[in-house]
Amino acid sequence: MTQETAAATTDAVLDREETISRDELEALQLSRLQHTVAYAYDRVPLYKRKFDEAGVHPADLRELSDLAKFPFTTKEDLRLEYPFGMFAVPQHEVARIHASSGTTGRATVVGYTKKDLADWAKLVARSLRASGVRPGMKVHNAYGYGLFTGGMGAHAGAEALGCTVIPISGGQTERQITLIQDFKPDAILATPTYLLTIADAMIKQGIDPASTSLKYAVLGAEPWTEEMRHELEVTMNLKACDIYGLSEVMGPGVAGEAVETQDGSHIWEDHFRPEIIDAFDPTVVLGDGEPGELVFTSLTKEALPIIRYRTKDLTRLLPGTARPAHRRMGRITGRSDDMIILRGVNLFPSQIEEIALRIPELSPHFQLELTRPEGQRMDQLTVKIERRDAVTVKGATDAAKVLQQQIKIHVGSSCTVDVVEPGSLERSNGKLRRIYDLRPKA
Ligand code: DLL
Repeated sequence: MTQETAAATTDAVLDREETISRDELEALQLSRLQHTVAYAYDRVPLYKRKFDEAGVHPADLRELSDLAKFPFTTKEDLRLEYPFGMFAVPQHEVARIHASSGTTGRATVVGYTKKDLADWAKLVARSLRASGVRPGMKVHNAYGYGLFTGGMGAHAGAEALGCTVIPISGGQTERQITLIQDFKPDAILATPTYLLTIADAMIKQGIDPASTSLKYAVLGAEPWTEEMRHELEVTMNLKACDIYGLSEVMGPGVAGEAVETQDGSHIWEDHFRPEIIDAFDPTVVLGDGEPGELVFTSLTKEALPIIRYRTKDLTRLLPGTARPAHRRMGRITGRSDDMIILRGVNLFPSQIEEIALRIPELSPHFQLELTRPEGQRMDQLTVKIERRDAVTVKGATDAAKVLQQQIKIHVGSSCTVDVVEPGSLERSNGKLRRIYDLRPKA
């Protein structure tokens, strides 16, 4: 256990890198960054080509801010290099492959060496521990197993931490409930909307979701709000923390939230160097605290080093708190490609979630429908939202008016609100689709 040291502020044993000073961390980042950039240049033709075209060389990276001279990597690059063109090691050194579902175009394929898998497990373990999970606890893992990084990534991390893992995967909600009742797990790992599905199904079965053995939930893979945290914590009587990540950069565990502060996920900066750029003018690197698009460079990855990957996730960098050297990320407001532009106003589903959950008569189950009525040039947004079970139709109609007004005030968009029957909207099995674009295709 040379890597570990006891920390003063928690009952857990932390990794040494969680407790180092910012100066020490930045020195580590610089040496790892210099290595990664040279490694990528030497081993991945795409990086060599891009660096040469941009007129930069790994030797130009003398301090951390020099990273801004290097070109970005995008999802499109990974797609063009499909399947293995971005791998920096021969195939026999790749221990595992994951891939995105690829709903639009080709899947993005990512690979891991044995060391990458060990680092990944360590970072997920670190994230889970930060969120309150401890060795010896039973962990119900409802992230989907398979090519998606959520299931196996969370699984390996919980095992590495020393937990008993229940690898149920996503779906089969009735069965999930039976196992929660019978196995009495301490923690659950799921997307926030899937945990909501489970809570909802428990209520339908006459089980009080607050009565289970669950004490911690570690939730991610999709945007969620403080209002959703409150909803889940109260309904299920547990502590809910965020976990963030993406396949191209690693998978879950790029960042994790501390249960004692619940103030956003700490990015594990000994393995990833984050930047925030202006999404509209990517040449501009923004300062801490300023909102923009999150960009990551991996510092230790062997199979798939990734340089300045544009995540499309919109957030900002905040100073570290529970892990002072590691900066936090603000909540993801949305993805730039999930943004609805309605008559010139930008809108994200998380804004609707935030507003709707402050109205007691309305449930967290909603969908956004975009239409363009016949003969009209303007797009129309309809928010379909379920009323809470105990609320009358009249009560819900009044609540709909409030929601409509609040959206107009806080977002600036006019929309129609359609309150629907409890249970009538599709439930999440993992990552929930909120936006239904029904506009005629151009
Ligand atoms: O969703 C990895 C993951 C699995 C993270 C389980 C956390 C838990 P991808 O399928 O590649 O990987 O999707 C990555 O999901 O760019 C964000 O847009 C979104 N996302 C992930 N975590 C969060 C989060 C996994 N905590 C994309 N909050 C990312 C908001 C998140 N969005």
